[in-house]
Amino acid sequence: MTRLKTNDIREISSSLAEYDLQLQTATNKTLAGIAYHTWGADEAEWNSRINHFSIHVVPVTVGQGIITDFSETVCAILQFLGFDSRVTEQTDSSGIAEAFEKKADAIMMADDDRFVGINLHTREVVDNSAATGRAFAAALDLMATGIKDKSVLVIGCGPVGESGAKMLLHKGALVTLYDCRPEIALSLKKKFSHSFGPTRIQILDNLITQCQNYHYILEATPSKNTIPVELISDRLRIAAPGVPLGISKQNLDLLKDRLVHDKLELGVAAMAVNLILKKIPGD
Ligand code: PYL
Repeated sequence: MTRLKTNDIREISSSLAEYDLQLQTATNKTLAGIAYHTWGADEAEWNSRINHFSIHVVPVTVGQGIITDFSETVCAILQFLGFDSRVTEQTDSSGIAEAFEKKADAIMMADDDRFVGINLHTREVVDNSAATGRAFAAALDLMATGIKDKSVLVIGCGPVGESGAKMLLHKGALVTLYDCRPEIALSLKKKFSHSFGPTRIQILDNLITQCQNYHYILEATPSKNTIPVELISDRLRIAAPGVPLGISKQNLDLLKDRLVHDKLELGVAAMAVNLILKKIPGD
């Protein structure tokens, strides 16, 4: 997993309204709408509850330590969605205790290995990598006005790509897997074949020579420039949770609103919606 830098996230808080409009142009849904679509939930049913659901973000100093603005940016995304969110005054264990003492409904926190949300009523855990892959697959489904029976190329078969590919298969897409480590792609195909059958999952051997046939791509790699210019066409739609973005500046200009990419927003929104969907005992 690529560790974010403050420079990656510095502009997020002040650009949320603008990004929301960009998402509406690309997918016909808002950041919240895509997050609900991620879990197949009815936005109208749940949105009224968001204001009364508190999520406390706990800074974590372990390992490589605090990323300046990380907790504040997560909190800003949650507040933009309407959640009652704050960053705890304390860090680490003290921050967790503070969240419980202040009766938070959920917490979010990240060390160097995992960024998680935890519902403090149900004990349910939602993982950022899994939620992010699913959310970007949901965005691609919306960009395609239904991905069912369409061919999708998933570039990158790590935790985010795996989660996205699984969501796409659930949505009825024909999924082709590519990873620079062929054994990883093959292992994922075998894993998925048990649940989805072997016919809807293919392996791409060569990204440059074989990628022209795809009009829908989920780019989930930590590499730059994974999308060759030959691939760019008027029909191409890309959802790119990969950090850093695998698309050159030149290609970005060509793609315009046929690309959905961010470094935190969609993943955090999907995590938060997942947390509120987990029933509160007696709910
Ligand atoms: C959650 C992001 C998405 C991509 N990479 C992940 C990352 O950078 N993880 C490390 C997060 C560390 C946060 C630090 C803090 O400020 O609390 N422990």
